[in-house]
Amino acid sequence: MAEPRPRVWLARPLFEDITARLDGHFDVVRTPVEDRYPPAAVAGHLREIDGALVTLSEKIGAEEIAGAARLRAIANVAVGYDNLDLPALTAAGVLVTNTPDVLTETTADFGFALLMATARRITEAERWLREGRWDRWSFDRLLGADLHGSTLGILGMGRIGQGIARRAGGFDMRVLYHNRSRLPAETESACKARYVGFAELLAQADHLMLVLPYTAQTHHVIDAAALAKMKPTATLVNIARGGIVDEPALIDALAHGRLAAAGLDVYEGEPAVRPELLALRNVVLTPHIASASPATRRAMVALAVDNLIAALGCGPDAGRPSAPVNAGKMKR
Ligand code: 8YV
Repeated sequence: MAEPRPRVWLARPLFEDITARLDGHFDVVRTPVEDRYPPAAVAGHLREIDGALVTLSEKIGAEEIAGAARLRAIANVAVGYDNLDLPALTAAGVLVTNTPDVLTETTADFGFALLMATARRITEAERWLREGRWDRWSFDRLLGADLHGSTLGILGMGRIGQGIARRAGGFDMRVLYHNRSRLPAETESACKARYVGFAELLAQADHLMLVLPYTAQTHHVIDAAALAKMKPTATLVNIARGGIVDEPALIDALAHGRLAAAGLDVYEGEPAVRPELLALRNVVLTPHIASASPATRRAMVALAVDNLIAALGCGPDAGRPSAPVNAGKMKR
């Protein structure tokens, strides 16, 4: 008798023409409509499953995999994987993969767009115009911060941070960065970026871009103390994860003129956004769309599909997914 095919769970509807490739190897449990899952529902979906293709909305840890004896692989459709409890999954022998590289340029483009919108007050100006308040032209209305000639601070200098730095060169910005580890000299010179300590980055930046992964160590690295070190004229842009910023501290700084403006694509409790943020004039708020171009979202799904096929021992790269996160750390 033929071996039963592995079963995989597709946590949301994602580009049917790409995910159809899974059917060549697996019995696929599809999700016809987009949904938000409470932990018990995720646990239920993972129960009789060998692998899963999930997004950042699906939080998976010890509780969710307690009854998932067959689970061997999770392909996250994102470069960040803070939705997954890596130690718990690694201990349970679940191989986790992510989608690096394919989203770097699109995300860096968006970071720059959010920086420009924030510094030059574009959405605030548009709101003001739409409200019918433009009765005469004024010389000093809606003045914003220049990008050219200013100092851009980049916190987290991975692939996306480097993409932002390359773009900043075209705007004649001086680029400083801080990272867990300093980059090789040739990468620094290709990005025209100078390494500085965290405190210096905060103090020197006219614009500060957050592009670092969210971990226990980076939780609230931008807190009241860090914000107090920044220039009151500075802008802050977060395209990484909401939990990196202490939101009440940020709101306080923005409301009291200790920080000029913020551009946020990510939030601590997303999709919930604090009402205090919504009420502020000097913030640009977008709903976690930094990687949202059709080509990039398709490339992310395609990579996640390839990862899942390989992680479950099928296809040309059987056993060798191209983007493993915890390979080699497995306890069983
Ligand atoms: C995705 C992201 O849109 O890749 C990431 O880490 O934050 C975004 O590119 C999102 O995570 C999709 O799951």
